[in-house]
Amino acid sequence: MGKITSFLISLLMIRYFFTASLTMNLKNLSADEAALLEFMNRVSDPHKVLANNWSASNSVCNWTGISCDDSYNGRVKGLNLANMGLSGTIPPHLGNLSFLASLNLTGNDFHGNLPQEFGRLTRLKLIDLSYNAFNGELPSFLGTLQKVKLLVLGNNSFTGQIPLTFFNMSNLETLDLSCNSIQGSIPENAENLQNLKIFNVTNNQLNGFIPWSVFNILLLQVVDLGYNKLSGRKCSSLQVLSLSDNRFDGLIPASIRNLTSLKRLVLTGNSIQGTIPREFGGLRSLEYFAASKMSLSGPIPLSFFNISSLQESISLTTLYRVFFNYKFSVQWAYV
Ligand SMILES: *[C@@H]1O[C@H](CO)[C@@H](O)[C@H](O)[C@H]1NC(C)=O
Ligand SMILES: *[C@@H]1O[C@H](CO)[C@@H](O)[C@H](O)[C@H]1NC(C)=O
Ligand SMILES: *[C@@H]1O[C@H](CO)[C@@H](O)[C@H](O)[C@H]1NC(C)=O
Ligand SMILES: *[C@@H]1O[C@H](CO)[C@@H](O)[C@H](O)[C@H]1NC(C)=O
Ligand SMILES: *[C@@H]1O[C@H](CO)[C@@H](O)[C@H](O)[C@H]1NC(C)=O
Ligand SMILES: *[C@@H]1O[C@H](CO)[C@@H](O)[C@H](O)[C@H]1NC(C)=O
Ligand SMILES: *[C@@H]1O[C@H](CO)[C@@H](O)[C@H](O)[C@H]1NC(C)=O
Ligand SMILES: *[C@@H]1O[C@H](CO)[C@@H](O)[C@H](O)[C@H]1NC(C)=O
Ligand SMILES: *[C@@H]1O[C@H](CO)[C@@H](O)[C@H](O)[C@H]1NC(C)=O
Ligand SMILES: CC(=O)N[C@H]1CO[C@H](CO)[C@@H](O)[C@@H]1O
Repeated sequence: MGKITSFLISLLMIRYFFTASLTMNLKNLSADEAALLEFMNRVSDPHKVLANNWSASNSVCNWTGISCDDSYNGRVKGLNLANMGLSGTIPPHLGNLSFLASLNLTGNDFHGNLPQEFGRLTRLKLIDLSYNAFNGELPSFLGTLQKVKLLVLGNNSFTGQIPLTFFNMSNLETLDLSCNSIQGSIPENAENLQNLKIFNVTNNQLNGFIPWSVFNILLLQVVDLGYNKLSGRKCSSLQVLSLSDNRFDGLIPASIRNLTSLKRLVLTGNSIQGTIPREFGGLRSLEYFAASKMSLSGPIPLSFFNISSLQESISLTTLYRVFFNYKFSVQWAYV
C-alpha cells in the first residue's frame, strides 16, 4: 500500500515537473514568438513572405525560415531569411531569441547597425549578414560571442576598424569582411585566432603591415587581402594566397618554398621585383599563378617548369597572362 502510494506520488510529481517544464518551455517559446512577431511588424516585407506565413495559428517552429531545437527544449535555434527582399533596421527584439544558434539574413536590404541586444545571443555559432546595406562601425560586441564559427559580414557598408575583440574569437573559422569600407590596420598584438581557416578582407581600405603572427598559419586555407593598401613580410602553408593590387614590394622570398600546399598564388598588381627564385619549385601543389602588372624580370628558373601540377594547366595563353609585363632577360634563352 505504502509502496503504491509513494509510486503514485512519484508519478504525480513526475507529471507535475513535466507539465511545469513543458509550460515553462511553451512560455519561453511564446517569448520567441513575441520576439519574431515584433521583428515581422518592424521590418519591411514587400513580398509578404513573413506576413503570409508567420501566423499565430501555426507553431513558431513551422514558420518559414525558423528551425527549433528538437532534442533539447524546442526553442527557436535557427533564423534563416536569406534572399527574401526584407529591409529596414534590425529591431532589438531579436536579442530575446536566447537559444538562437544560427542567424542568416544574407541577400536582403537591411541597413543601420545591429542592436546592442545582439550581444546577449551567446549561443550563436553562425552569423551571415552579407549582401545587405548594413552601415556604421563593425560592432565590437560580436567579438564577445565566443561560440561563433562563421562570421560573414561581406558586401555591406561597414566602416571603422576591425574591433580588437574579433581577434579574440577562439572558435572562429571563417571571417569574411570583404567589400566594406573598413579602415585601419590588423593589430600586431591581437591574440591568436586559433581556428581561423578563411580570412577574407578583400575590397576594403586596410593599410599597414600584415602581422602573420596573428594567425595560426597552419590552419589557414584562404587569405584574401586583395584591393587594400596592405604590405606584408612573410607567410606560410596556405591553399590560396591572393595579394592582388596591394603594396607588397621587394623580392619574392626564398621562404616561399615552404608553401607546399599552395594551389593559387595571385601577386598581380604589386611592386614585387627581381627574379622568380629557384625555391619557387617548392610550390609543388601550385595550379594557378598570376603575376602580371608587376616588375618581375630575369630568367625563369627551371624549377618553375618542374611543378607538375602547374604543367598540367599551363598553356601559351596562360604563360602570356602570367608573365604579362615580365621583363625577360637574355637568360630566357637558356630555359
Ligand atoms: C524560461 O524563462 C524563464 C523566465 O523568462 C527563465 O527563468 C528560464 O530560465 C527559461 N527557461 C528556459 C529553459 O529557457
Ligand atoms: C507542423 O506542420 C506539420 C505539417 O505541416 C504538422 O504535422 C505538425 O503538427 C506541425 N507542428 C506544429 C507544432 O504545429
Ligand atoms: C509557410 O511556408 C512553408 C514553407 O516555407 C509551408 O510549408 C507552409 O505551409 C507555409 N504556411 C502557411 C500558413 O502559409
Ligand atoms: C524583448 O526585447 C525587448 C527589447 O529588447 C524588450 O523590451 C521586451 O521586454 C522583451 N520581451 C520579452 C517577452 O522578453
Ligand atoms: C546563408 O544562406 C544562404 C542561402 O540559403 C546560403 O547560400 C549561405 O551559405 C548561408 N550562409 C552560411 C554562412 O552558411
Ligand atoms: C579576450 O578574451 C579574454 C577572455 O575571454 C578577455 O579577458 C579579454 O578582455 C578579451 N580581449 C579583447 C580584446 O576582447
Ligand atoms: C573573398 O570575397 C570576395 C567577395 O565576397 C570573393 O569574390 C572572393 O572570391 C573571396 N576570396 C576568396 C579567396 O575566397
Ligand atoms: C622551411 O621549412 C623548414 C622545415 O620544413 C624549416 O627548417 C625552414 O626554416 C623553413 N624556411 C623558411 C625560410 O621559413
Ligand atoms: C625537378 O624535379 C625532380 C624530381 O622532383 C628533381 O629531382 C629535380 O632536381 C627538379 N629539377 C629542378 C630544376 O628543380
Ligand atoms: C557595398 C557593396 O559592395 N555592394 C555590392 C554588393 O553586391 C551587389 C551585387 O551582388 C553590388 O551591386 C553592390 O555594389
